[in-house]
Amino acid sequence: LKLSVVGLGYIGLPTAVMFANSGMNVHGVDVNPNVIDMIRSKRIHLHEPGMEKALKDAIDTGTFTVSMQPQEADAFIIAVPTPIGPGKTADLSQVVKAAEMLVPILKAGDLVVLESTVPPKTVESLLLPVLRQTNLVIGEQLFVCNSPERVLPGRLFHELKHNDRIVGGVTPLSAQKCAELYERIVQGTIHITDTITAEMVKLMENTYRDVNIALANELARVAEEVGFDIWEAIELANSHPRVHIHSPGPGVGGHCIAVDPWFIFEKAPKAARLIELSRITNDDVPHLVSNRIREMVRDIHKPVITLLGVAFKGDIDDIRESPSLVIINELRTNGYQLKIYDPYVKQDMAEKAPTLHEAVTGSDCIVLLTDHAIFKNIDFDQIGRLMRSRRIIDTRNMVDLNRLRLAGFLCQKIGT
Ligand code: SAJ
Repeated sequence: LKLSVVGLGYIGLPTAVMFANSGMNVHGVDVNPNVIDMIRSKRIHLHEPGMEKALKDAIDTGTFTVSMQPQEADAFIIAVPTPIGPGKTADLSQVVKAAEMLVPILKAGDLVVLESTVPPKTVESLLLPVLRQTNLVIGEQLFVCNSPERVLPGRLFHELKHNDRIVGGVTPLSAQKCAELYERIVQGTIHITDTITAEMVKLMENTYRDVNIALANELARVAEEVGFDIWEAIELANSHPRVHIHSPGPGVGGHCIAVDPWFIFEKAPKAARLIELSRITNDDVPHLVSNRIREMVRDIHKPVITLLGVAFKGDIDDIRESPSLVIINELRTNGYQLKIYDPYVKQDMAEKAPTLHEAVTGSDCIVLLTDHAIFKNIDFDQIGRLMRSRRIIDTRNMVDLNRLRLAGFLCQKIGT
């Protein structure tokens, strides 16, 4: 059995490599020549624990090859990006392009699996019309499924293997063939359903999280207005056996949770009121944080602000939809002098400092934005000595404010 994976990004590459390391012959396809060159030279274009070794193993054993053109195979996984376009609707052009690429090489008996996150009915109304150009009978000669990825960046390999997998088929036989494919790498349960349900399940999972984070962020604003500590209150509320309030923060980032709820809203705007409000609530948070930063340094002439963390969450290098970017942009536009430090993020930024030492030297205020583990161990006594004035805003409940106050810091924590 030969597998072809179209799209070698955050999901496609680890998935392809995992199948290859299970002993299957896998061919990976990407339209970006740089990605192909990097993979061929066994370098990776994304940070993920275990990725480098897994890729090296797959290439060295000869089970994994890559190119810009698809090759004949028995099963195809489409794992291309589905960004949000203008008007908050899904841009599915890369899914269409990927499917069109496959049309000339598909043959009777093949399986096509869409792993990209898509609005409900995408398989039915967008993928199938393209695949019908093969003249193969869908569900009988050409098996088609939606099996969304559900893995957490930073724990990708573990979750690919151990999470349950949802497989939605256009026919039961399609779903069965798809389940047989994933059984090679998945140890969790494989649940079989239809394509619309599989598409929706994925969106519902991320929407569940977004709505709950919106609640936490809203309660943080309530705490600021009423006057209590949201972090302590959440901890206490969560001691109830049926309550799990999420964490407030600087906003919701990443390519999934900040995007997927809109894919539901796009299809059912009248019904999805809470979903829309939660998105708006979470998108407001970085603006509120940036106002708070400006307020904190209002009495300082030409203040220098140090922002710690650009990635959208801790211990990863991904900056897509990161609230830090919104905050950076707003402060920049308003003429503030910034110093930015994030050891994970490779992208160039004018204000980026190469070391923490440099980022805090001469600074008036530190803002903790990303919950990278290394930021939890910063020695603030030492750092304070390098600053022009000792002020700090913690958006993630990462530091003990009492200790910082003793070290002479003026401190604020969001949600207090
Ligand atoms: N966040 C909070 N408070 C919280 C939890 C998260 O503010 O209590 C923020 C994070 O800081 C981050 C954002 O939300 O900015 C999203 O982070 P995340 O860790 O919740 O999720 P992602 O985007 O890294 O991955 C999610 C996962 N979905 C679920 O847990 C339901 C993952 O399993 C999915 O595969 C992934 O989306 C995806 O690709 O869809």
